Amino acid sequence: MCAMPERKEAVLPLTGYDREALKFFYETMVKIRNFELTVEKYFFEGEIPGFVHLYIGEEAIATGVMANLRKSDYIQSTHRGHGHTIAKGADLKHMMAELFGKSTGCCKGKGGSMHIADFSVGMLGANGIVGGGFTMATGAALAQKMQKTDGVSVAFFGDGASNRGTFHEAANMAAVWKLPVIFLCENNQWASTTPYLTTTSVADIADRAQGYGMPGVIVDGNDVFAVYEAAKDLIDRARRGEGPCILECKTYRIKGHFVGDPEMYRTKKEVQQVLEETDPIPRFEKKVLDAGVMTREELDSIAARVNKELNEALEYARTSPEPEVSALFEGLYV
Ligand SMILES: Cc1ncc(C[n+]2csc(CCOP(=O)(O)OP(=O)(O)O)c2C)c(N)n1
Repeated sequence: MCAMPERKEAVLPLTGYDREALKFFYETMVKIRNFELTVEKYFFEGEIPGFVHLYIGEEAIATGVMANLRKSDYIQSTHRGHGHTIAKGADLKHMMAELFGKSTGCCKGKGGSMHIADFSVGMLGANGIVGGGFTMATGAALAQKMQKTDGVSVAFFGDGASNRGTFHEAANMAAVWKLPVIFLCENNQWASTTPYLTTTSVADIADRAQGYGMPGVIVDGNDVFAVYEAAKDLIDRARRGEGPCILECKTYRIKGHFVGDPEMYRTKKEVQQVLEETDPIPRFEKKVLDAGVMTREELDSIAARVNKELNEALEYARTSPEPEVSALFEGLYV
């Protein structure tokens, strides 16, 4: 059995980070946050069809993990997948067009929010089936092992999804075959309307790693530095052929389960308190400003650049054509 490592905090001094990494952290988190706020607005205005789940409050996780991945590595996402897709490097224009259901979207407007994918950056897909990604990521990791690359696959999942049978099947197979898969739990405390401790047998999802003889690490998912460092150790380990692991990132879902959720199951005060105390973006700003490794002007200019890119993506999506009816059956089979 694998010993449980200590809980991980960020240990590297901020001066140990190179500037490109710091810029990537801030730019990616702000890009995800503002993308999501834009999507929320246009969903309420009726321009985005379907069903949308926002990643607001969880930006540090996708960002800290993806900073360790190569374009050729794979990720498998969830129903809450915009942040993962952005951080993996997908083009914002094609993403936004996809959410608007336009023919210029990365899945030609046929996937939408919950089935967005971009194979060109190794993003194998969001998934409307909770727990649907575990086995796919494990299969991708098997391919990486058979092809003798040192690539890795990351399976993002929520605390609720860890109760699905697919999690246990995939974890066992990945451990037995020492596959390079990272089971990346985003424990945002809720599964729809259900607080996670009422449906989960362990206090920490990472505890479940012991049942499969793999390391299970817990990290503060709202601290991008802590996520980056914990993910780095585990991803490097998987690349060396030492097998799978669970990384559990503790976070909190700031918005409703879906856009339009009346949120009858929690108080506004609870959400406000979490936002004030742990929002990953102001936390990052405070840390880098206090440490003197970035200036307010640098942060503002990154945010301005992101907003320009987002406005262009929005314009592109809104002015792109709808898919033709004749394209309905295209791309269904490979
Ligand atoms: C197999 C399956 N069961 C139930 C649902 C309905 N459903 C959609 S999201 C969700 C909650 C998922 O919670 P969690 O895995 O913790 O992810 P989070 O929404 O918190 O990010 C449920 C029950 C579904 N889509 N698929």
